[in-house]
Amino acid sequence: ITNIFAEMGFQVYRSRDVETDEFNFQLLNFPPYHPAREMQDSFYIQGEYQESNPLLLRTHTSPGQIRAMREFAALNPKDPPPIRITLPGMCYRYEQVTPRSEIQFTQVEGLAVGKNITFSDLKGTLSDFARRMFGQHVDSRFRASHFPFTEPSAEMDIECFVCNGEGCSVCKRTGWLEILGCGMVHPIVLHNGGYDPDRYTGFAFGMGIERIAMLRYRIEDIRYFWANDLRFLAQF
Ligand code: 2NM
Repeated sequence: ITNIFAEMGFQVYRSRDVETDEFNFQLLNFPPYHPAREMQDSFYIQGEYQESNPLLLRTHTSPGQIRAMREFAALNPKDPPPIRITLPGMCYRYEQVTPRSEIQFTQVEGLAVGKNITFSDLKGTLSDFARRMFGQHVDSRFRASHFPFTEPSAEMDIECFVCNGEGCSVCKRTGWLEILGCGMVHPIVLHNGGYDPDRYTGFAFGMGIERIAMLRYRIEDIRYFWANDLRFLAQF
């Protein structure tokens, strides 16, 4: 995935797994009482920290986007350079382990910031990604969605590669598979990253890659990824 985006000019940016509430939630425009912040949903770390800014394991790679934006903006604060990056990495959510959800999973996010970046750039970049990833004939569609850090927000589906859009058990008879979330970076988030939202715009996207591997290789249970069963690992 990072190779496909590298061909379109996106550099890989790596960031820390242990984050602060400030970077994981506050700077990304999550409201103070957003459900993701509950003790039952995130792994908080005991120890020395401020009451208002606890340490936790990142629940998504987005806090790295803020760190990246600030790092790029610092290069030239009056006229920050454009950004094109992908952020791969482990994320952690304190939730019930089931065949469909794990407490530890891998996300790949991406971010493009610059002058005059539009939703058309988002659609063009991500539908081209889908064709490079799943096959040149593969169609994609965008459905309206909601995330705190983007406005407007969308989810991208691709034509089901199992049945070619005819409808099957993998796509639950819809002909489409949801593969990522995306949107135009919220002005508050651009501002928090050191980019003036009156002069810059950007798009961002994120995908859970175990989910995509499960669709592609027909893996029935997400728990196989961390079970270390050689009969599973040897297949890849
Ligand atoms: C997603 C979906 C939509 C996202 C936004 C940002 C940031 F920080 F730049 F605003 N990073 N990632 C994003 C947007 C992630 O994952 C499903």
